[in-house]
Amino acid sequence: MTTDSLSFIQGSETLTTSEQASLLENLSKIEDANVLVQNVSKAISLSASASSARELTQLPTSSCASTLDADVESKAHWRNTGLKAIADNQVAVLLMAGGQGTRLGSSDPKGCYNVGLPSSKCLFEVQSEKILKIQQLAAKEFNTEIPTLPWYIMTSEPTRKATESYFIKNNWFGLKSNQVTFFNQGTLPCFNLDGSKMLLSSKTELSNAPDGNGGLYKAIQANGILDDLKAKGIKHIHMYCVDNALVKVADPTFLGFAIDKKFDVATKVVRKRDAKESVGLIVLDSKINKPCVIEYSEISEELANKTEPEDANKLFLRAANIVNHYYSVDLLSEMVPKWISSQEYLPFHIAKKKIPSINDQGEFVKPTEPNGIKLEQFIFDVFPSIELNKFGCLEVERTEEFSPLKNADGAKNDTPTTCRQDYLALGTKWVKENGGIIEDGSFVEVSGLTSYNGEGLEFVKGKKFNNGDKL
Ligand code: UD2
Repeated sequence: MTTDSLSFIQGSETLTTSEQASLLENLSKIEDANVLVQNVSKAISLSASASSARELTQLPTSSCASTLDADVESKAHWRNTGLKAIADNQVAVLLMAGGQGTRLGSSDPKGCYNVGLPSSKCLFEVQSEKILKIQQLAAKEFNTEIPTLPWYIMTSEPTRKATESYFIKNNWFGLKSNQVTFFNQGTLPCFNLDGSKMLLSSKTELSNAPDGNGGLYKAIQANGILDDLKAKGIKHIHMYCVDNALVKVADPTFLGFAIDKKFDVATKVVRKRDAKESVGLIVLDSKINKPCVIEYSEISEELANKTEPEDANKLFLRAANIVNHYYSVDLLSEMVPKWISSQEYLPFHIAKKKIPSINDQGEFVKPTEPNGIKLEQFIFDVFPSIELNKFGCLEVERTEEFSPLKNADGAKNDTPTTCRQDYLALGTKWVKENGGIIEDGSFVEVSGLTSYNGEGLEFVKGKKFNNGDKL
């Protein structure tokens, strides 16, 4: 950055010479301001035309399957294939945990959030238990040593310290400490509303924000994660987002579905709840005959509300993205360097936000209205670079696999209360299905260490359980 780069910074002309010097010193680590500003104006024009540039329709049935109607043999074969890969130490887990829980109203990382289960376990602990259990199930099924599932956790600068110290304080929730690797995603400067200038958080610091969950690709390259995966002989990746209370971490059925069909990338979907649900949709761009995702923040109202011709109660586009993806390591090795080299694969999406910053007059302001934009890259924007026959979509049952933690209690959906209720309802269903006796309206908590997916609960047969019991 040279002194003429200061022209791309809001309020820079009000800075003293020494403030300008220390600002330039701090800016030296970011790429050419000019390139960044060009990227932003491209992002602004792109976001205006995004959904109209594509011809979106349903993925072909050849790319899709559903656990709701697949035959028992197929599901058993997929589960067996996935468990074998885990037993053979060929699977690793990549967790996206860099988001800040703004809508949740919590300053802690979301994974540390306690949704109020009888055990008071947080999301990180619930997910750690799934990893411990699936390792045990794989070893038992194939009579091997207990495999180690490497767990790579992407944090952002704001979530890193709190996340790492939380794991250490909780003794890694029973996992081996060297099984968990933390790494930071990148940041991007914040801009003013028309994208012409970067904002300052102080007279000598740029205002920055995490670069979106799509920053994961650059982060796994920059932090040597890709090399580590190859050194460990990992072939299959389960990538998911932290804020799902029901996530099946390293789900062998999903892994096996992708491995069996030789997909390079696969994604789990649930039936979209209603036209307004804040989820992306896995669709086909028929213009280029490639899979893609249209995000909830960018879909037109008309397309979101479009229904099936023969059934007005069925949304035409209803394959809801739940940030639950499979990648082959071979694909990541081949494509990550390309994906991170160009906006073509990972365009910047813009979000208008209220950003405390230095205004044109050099005063620090805390706006009550959006005064700037944050840039984000989306993890699924690389899907159109995947050949259609190498991309799979597996529909799963929402009540067993998806309960997002997005909003503070009081909101209608996706709150700590709905997460708690969904988690307890699933465990209670499993206990009742195995002959356990629970009064209607009472709920028990089934730990992932006791059962990964409802298996191994024969011991509850005939036993009476009270509300709030923990198994
Ligand atoms: C995400 C999906 C949306 C839908 C919804 C379901 C994307 C881009 N959108 O929307 O399609 O599936 O979830 O719940 O995936 N994250 C980071 N770094 C960041 C930003 C986010 O790691 O800079 C993580 C975050 O910790 C979380 C996940 O990505 O695990 C999704 O976070 P979000 O709140 O940005 O996504 P949301 O709810 O807008």
